[in-house]
Amino acid sequence: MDKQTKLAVIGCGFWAQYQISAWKELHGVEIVAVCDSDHIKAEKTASRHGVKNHYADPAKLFANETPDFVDIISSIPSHAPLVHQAAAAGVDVICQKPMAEDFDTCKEMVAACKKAGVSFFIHENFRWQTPVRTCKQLIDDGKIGKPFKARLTFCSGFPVFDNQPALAELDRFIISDLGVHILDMSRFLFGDAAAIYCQTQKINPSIKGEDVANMLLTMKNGVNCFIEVSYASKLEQETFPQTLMLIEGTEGSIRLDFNHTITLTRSGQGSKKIQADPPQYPWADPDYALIHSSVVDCNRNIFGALTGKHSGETTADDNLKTMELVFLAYESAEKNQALSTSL
Ligand code: 89V
Repeated sequence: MDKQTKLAVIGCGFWAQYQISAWKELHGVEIVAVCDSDHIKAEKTASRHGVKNHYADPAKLFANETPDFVDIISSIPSHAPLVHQAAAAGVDVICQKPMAEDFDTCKEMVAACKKAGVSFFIHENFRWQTPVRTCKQLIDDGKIGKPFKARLTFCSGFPVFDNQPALAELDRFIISDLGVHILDMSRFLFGDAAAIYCQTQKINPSIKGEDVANMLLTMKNGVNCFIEVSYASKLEQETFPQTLMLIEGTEGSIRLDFNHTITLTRSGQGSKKIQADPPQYPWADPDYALIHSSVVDCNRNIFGALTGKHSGETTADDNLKTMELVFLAYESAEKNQALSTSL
């Protein structure tokens, strides 16, 4: 048998079940243990996924197991202590987005991993969605000339709190949970941002944080990118969990519509349709299938990087630039002023 790379998963909630299923799609990964402070969740997850060992205490996991890497899929406040623990144990680490609740904590996590000599990746999957990759390829192939303006839209009324009730308790909700994905996607498509202006709203009275955000980014290459995210939208067509886009360039445009249909328009050449459906996996929740398939590709990219096959896209170092945009977005909304990035 080929040598297996040993993975331990920390956090056994709703999202972890799919992330574990996605790991099982990859050859060469063996999940040796799972861990959750709720030991029943850990035990059930181990038995559901055929994992030999389960723990309630990450310290015991690090003492008893010798994983090659850990995947942290737990609550946001637990990310930093767990990443520090993995670094101290000398274990490469992947952490779920958003990295942490404030920028200093993010920077400390990155520094601790560097100091310990361990690799640190963020599980940021939206940029791995099939239609997003297709749009990026069209831009890179020069099909629309030089992009100058874009609109990325994720406006939904999907009852996201039913499966993820903790999201309703976040003081900072939509930018930190969802906006982070779209901000990262904008960086993937157009490169880094120079400045951001943001306004937020709280429409749903039964949650703590904001559920609407409108963000205008000036990218370093001059693209103006408008990002709108909402979980308060009651629209004719529910589009969860899809990001719709319009990207305009000097020679044409790319429009990503509902159900992964891309319209590529080129000056003088008319328009053509491209269907960019994601791969289907039997374990995926149909409501989240687009995201769940991107989890496989995100994991594959990070695993390849961890095993020296190629460089990884979503390094924590790179993700600091996405996180800076998250925190600047909140600050911009509070001050009602555009703010510049430092990274
Ligand atoms: O992928 C996520 O971060 C999820 C969702 C898109 C459902 O908000 O929390």
